Amino acid sequence: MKVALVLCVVLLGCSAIPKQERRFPDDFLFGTATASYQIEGGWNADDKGESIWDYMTHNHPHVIKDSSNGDIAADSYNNYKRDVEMMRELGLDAYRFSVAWSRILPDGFSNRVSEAGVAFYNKYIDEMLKYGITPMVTLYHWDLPQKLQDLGGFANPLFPEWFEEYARVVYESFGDRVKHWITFNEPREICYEGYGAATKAPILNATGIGNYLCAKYLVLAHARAYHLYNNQYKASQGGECGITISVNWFESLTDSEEDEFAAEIRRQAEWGQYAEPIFSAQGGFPKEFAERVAQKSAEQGYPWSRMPDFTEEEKQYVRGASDFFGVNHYTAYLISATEHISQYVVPSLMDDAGVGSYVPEEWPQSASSWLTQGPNSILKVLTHLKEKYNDPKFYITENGWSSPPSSGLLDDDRIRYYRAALENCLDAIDAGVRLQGYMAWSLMDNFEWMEGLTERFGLYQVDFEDPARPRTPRKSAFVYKQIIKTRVIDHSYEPDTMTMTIDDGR
Ligand code: GBH
Repeated sequence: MKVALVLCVVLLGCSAIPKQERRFPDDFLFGTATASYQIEGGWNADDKGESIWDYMTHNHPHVIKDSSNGDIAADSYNNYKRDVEMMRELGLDAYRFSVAWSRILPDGFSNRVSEAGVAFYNKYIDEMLKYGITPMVTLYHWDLPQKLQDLGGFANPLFPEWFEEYARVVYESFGDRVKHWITFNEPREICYEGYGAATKAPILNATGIGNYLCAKYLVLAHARAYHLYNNQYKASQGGECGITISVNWFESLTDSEEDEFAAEIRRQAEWGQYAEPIFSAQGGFPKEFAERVAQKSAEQGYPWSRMPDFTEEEKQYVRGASDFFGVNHYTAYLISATEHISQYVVPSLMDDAGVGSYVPEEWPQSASSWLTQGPNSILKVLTHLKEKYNDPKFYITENGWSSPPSSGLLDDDRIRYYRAALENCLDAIDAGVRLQGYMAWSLMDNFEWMEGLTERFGLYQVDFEDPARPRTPRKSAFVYKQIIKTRVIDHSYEPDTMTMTIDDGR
């Protein structure tokens, strides 16, 4: 029997082993994720200040695909009880959401703390806790107070101090009940898309310069918020503090040395910039990519590298400053040193990297141009990061699939994506990865940034035409619920009804 099993593993690559039997650990946190600007609405409720997304969508509505905005979004500001009801329907262990800086500090600074803002998150958190749902809170998911942007935002060397000031107010206000903190959501999207490529607020075209300044001050800001928590709150509040980085998978197109190196350069350019200073043993920006930027900068006549350095003291301060590695993972690319290279803007991060990327046609395509389902990409990401950064503790803090608004409730493509991703999570756990939880993006349809309402990521559909913003579960919600309840991925499970209930006894 044993021999037969080993043989079948060798010959069939495990496919004959009933994967159904594999279980997620009981303490594994299953959740969903959202972000303030994408769901809350209430953009000027009470004394909330203006954020860079309020400012941009109101002054330049045409930059959003359908000229929509997050003024009302899914109106979670008023629908928060329904949100928690959905969490209960799904049987979630945890819920990841973000706090809007300008709702707490209308001027950006702590001169004025909004009582109404604090009260809103208190209600949201208390409602979750009432039903045993663990809150996981992101301090910053892209909605900077516009007043801080006017001062240069993330490119201002004082930014780390401003962020620490804000973090202190949030820890003080909610830390008695919130035990999982994430400082930033997706530094790459903040810095590269916001300050380099001009594809996210504040749409600053400071390509090849602003994105690197942002990277340095963001990393320092993260470290300040981490040390603040560690030194002043951890002992009494007993929680943990980390960062979430978007880690898509970049694999070499061939096994040639050139392509392998090209893929490594692209990984450094995409997320290594943020992961390396915090999680690597030596600290600082990733070496090979930093060398490329320095060399290109010199060739281009700059007397300094466009990628600023960390001092030794800063490196030391940042290194190891995270209790866990939050991974947002969506998609994958094949990378080549010589093929598929586009004409990139000079200077820019993409020109600095100088490699080509390619997506095979056979990989399933979502409603988002950038999102395809590459084979085993979560597993590759997690095992790669485990190796590279000495076995940190991980959460998948986002993972999900988009469909067009017309696609309705029967979302078999989303189900296929989630099942494959969760199989990969089990594979990763089997391979010794310290993966502690998985947050599906997203609990419900929401404002998808530059794509407005044209791409939907929700387990629940939201009707944005209806002022009440009613939420209806998609088929994927029932499948996810079943996985959470049984801790097993049953590929043949089909819900026998599309009516949700709240199950007792969780
Ligand atoms: C996450 O970003 C965000 O955290 C979340 O707020 C968002 O809603 C979710 O994913 C779904 O998008 O069209 O070529 O300009 C994911 C990372 C990176 C997604 C870049 C969209 C635009 C690429 N993203 N991107 S492009």
